[in-house]
Amino acid sequence: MTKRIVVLSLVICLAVTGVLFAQGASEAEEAKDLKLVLLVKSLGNGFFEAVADGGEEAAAELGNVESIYMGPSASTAEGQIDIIESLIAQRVDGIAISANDRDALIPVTKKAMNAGIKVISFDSGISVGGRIIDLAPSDEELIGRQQVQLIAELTGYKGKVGIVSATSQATNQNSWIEWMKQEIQKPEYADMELVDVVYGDDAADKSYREAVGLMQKYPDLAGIISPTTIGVLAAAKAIEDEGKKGIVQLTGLGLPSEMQYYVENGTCGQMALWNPIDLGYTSTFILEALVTGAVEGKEGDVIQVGRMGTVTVGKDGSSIMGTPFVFNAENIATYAAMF
Ligand code: RAM
Repeated sequence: MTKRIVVLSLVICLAVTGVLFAQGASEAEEAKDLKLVLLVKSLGNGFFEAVADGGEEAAAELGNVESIYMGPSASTAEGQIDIIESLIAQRVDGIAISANDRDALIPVTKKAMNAGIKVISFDSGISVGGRIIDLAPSDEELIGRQQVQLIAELTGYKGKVGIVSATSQATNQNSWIEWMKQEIQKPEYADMELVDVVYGDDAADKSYREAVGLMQKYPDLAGIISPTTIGVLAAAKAIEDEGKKGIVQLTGLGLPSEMQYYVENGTCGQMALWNPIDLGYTSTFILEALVTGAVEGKEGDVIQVGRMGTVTVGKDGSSIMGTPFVFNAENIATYAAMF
């Protein structure tokens, strides 16, 4: 009897050990997946949710990657710094960051890189020294100049224009706005004036209030440029609520799925954007190539980025994905179905 119990216990023990071994093996296999994080400006933004979809798509294609989507609740550098600190402790393999501040993140991203984590920025860049590669969705000059061209076509090259931006520290918006200021100095815009830049912080309620404030401050305002997906949607609502549809023209960088109604009804006559899914997809491929050592990220390196073809690393790690699309009432439905 006692012997049987001993034997039985031994069998159970072996069985349990077997299970544990089996679990250990599968954990080890899972652990082989590279943990690549997409760290965005803030959560609750449809643009970044589409970026996350692109990361998932790349992970499924690459097979060796777990794509992890993270962001602070508000678009602040502090929120991103806290998350990066925790990612260093967790020893993830790579982080792609859309930065809320080009310089404030540098100490913590340097710490991450010293710990062996590959860091790139995408969408909204980190300054040289704080990342290996910066992937811009498109040429910054082209994006900025195009915004002025789009609003000029809507206002008939006349009148006062205000900008409803994201945060005052956002790398991407600030750079585009600098190019807008350059563009508007051209002779064809002699009858136009850029009167103000206000910041909605990529929060829907603040962007709405800032857009209303702009229209109240400049009763003869002819147009608003909002180069942020959150801002342009809020500005469209504000224009309609203020009874300014057809009086204040609107353009910006908008997500077709969010803006279809306002583009089709003419509140926003035309606007631009690139595909955020492609941006998350491309960023994840770039991180994987850096983590596996396929590339170092030096100037001239050509990185294979799946269905997007290749990305060539430029000076100081800058790379560019493509050219923006322009959406209007005729084509927006097609794009709205995608992103
Ligand atoms: C918002 C964010 C993002 C920007 C887009 C156009 O979603 O500010 O960084 O690229 O707008």
